[in-house]
Amino acid sequence: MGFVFSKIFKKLFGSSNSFNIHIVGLQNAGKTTILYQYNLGKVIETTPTLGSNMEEVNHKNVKLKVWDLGGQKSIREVWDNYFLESDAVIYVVDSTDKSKEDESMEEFQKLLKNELLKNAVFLIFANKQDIEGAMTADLIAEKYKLSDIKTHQWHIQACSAVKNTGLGEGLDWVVDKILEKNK
Ligand code: G3D
Repeated sequence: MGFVFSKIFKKLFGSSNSFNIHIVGLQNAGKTTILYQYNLGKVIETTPTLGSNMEEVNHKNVKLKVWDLGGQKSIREVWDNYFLESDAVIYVVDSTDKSKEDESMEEFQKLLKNELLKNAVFLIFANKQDIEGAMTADLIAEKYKLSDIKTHQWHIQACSAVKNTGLGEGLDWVVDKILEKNK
């Protein structure tokens, strides 16, 4: 994965722009595990006012910001400041957690409607595919009504953060779309 990611960064590094990718989703969806698999687990900057809800990693021209959504509604307004200039949202779904399905779908819809994210492309990771009984990416696409999205480019990718499957493919899609948009 480190190799895949460094190849991707090389692609991005050729550009004079800096890019912001937000990894978001409910707590426990697998965001931190994904970040570690991308070999960027060393969190070099945190935002104390937001506590553990946000981690930021700067790597060459790419800023990766990792967010927990849900359960922290009181500070939600503050988050908007950090969504400024987002190039891509990676939305992580725990494909095994049916109890938080509605909350996750609600948060996803809010992100789609967020003015600050109007130029962002959306990658949805259907994570935890290694667990038996996990919802498939197709089923999640149907539940989240992805085919109704007309405002953003989107893509859903089945993955397992612990087994390290699907993560490279997903990020490849994100990078290609960002580069296309910034040609
Ligand atoms: P978060 O950053 O979105 O809050 P984490 O989520 O990355 O901290 O992951 C939450 C828990 O889910 C962790 O387990 C982690 O190991 C597990 N997890 C993440 N991705 C996967 C996956 O693809 N498959 C499986 N089986 N587990 C996954 P713990 O036990 O440490 O809380």
